[in-house]
Amino acid sequence: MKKIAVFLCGLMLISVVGCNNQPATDTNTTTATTIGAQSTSATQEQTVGTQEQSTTVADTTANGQTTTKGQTTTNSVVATTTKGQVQQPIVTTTRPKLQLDISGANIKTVGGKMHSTISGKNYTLKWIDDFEGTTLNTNNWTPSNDANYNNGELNYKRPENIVVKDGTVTLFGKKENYKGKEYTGANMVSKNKVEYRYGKFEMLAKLPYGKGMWPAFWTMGVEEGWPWCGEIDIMEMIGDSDGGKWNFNGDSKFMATIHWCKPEATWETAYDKNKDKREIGFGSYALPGFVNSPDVTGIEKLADKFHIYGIEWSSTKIISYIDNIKVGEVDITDPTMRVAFHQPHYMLVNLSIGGRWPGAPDETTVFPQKYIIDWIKIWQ
Ligand SMILES: [Ca+2]
Repeated sequence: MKKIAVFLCGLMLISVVGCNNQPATDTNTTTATTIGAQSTSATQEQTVGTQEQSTTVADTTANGQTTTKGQTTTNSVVATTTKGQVQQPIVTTTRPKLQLDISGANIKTVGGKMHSTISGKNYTLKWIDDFEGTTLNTNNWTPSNDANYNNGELNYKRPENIVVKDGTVTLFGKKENYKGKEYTGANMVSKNKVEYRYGKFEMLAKLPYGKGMWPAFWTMGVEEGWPWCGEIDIMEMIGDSDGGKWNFNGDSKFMATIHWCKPEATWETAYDKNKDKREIGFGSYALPGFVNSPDVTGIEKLADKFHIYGIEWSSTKIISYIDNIKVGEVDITDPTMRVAFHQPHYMLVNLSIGGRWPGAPDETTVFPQKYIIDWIKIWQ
């Protein structure tokens, strides 16, 4: 089921791209905040600060304008290369009003309380893995030991690529020949171990970067196979550029998506978007300073800092957020969702390499790559 799910997820996302369903931040000048959470040792509490940026980006546009991080650019402009060829439109994003703290970010005790400024709800911490010690807690997670051939991925998922140390778990992406694959990645799954219906699911993580990287944090329903079970992609990132097609500066943005099918779908109809398959991209976020252009580099990456990636999932909707910024939401009262998003879900955390969506790593990809997770929490 998992392999099928990942496979179809990838296919869906290709189709989304093919439909030019670009992230909202690609097409409009928007506001955003980056919270400067910092990596800490196991014994330290997370420091969640905020930063203003005013770094000038060397981003001279066709009409001679220079955009600066932190400024609002109200219109898209067209970039030219040194050859004078028209390229993709450049859109800059800016930071909104900053908040000085994220409620609950430092709470690591089950029973602790927090108030969400995003939904206005109060939550109690129900579960946490803070990744203490030196081994993965197998009461919470099962590491994968397989290759995802269905998805076209180029990696074998090795348990050895999951390393718990200094209060974090790191999922490594390596270039190494192993069991017929050119790369190795990692995957850990909480199925039959940690499963919740509704709540605030979140992680504090620092993502990998570069062409071919495909880190994700997602959930699937415990009953029935995919897509009947429902899938919530809390965070997926497609690393860097694909060489000039669409995913410029992919290291700076992530997407949130749900997948499901009508409960009465059959094997013949459940995987067909023209029949009973359903999916909604309900969140897409790019860091401030993001530029959708192959000609601009050096933009802040999600790999540069720890960020909180999460959802607030209730009986009526799912909200996507990063840090204290709402990214999007989707209504889940549609009768066709009565199975998929109204049953307990388990979590999956994986670093995949290659595959139909990100494509293969190239000469710019740095190895090894690290997907570092400080904690994962579930609040209700
Ligand atoms: Ca930790």
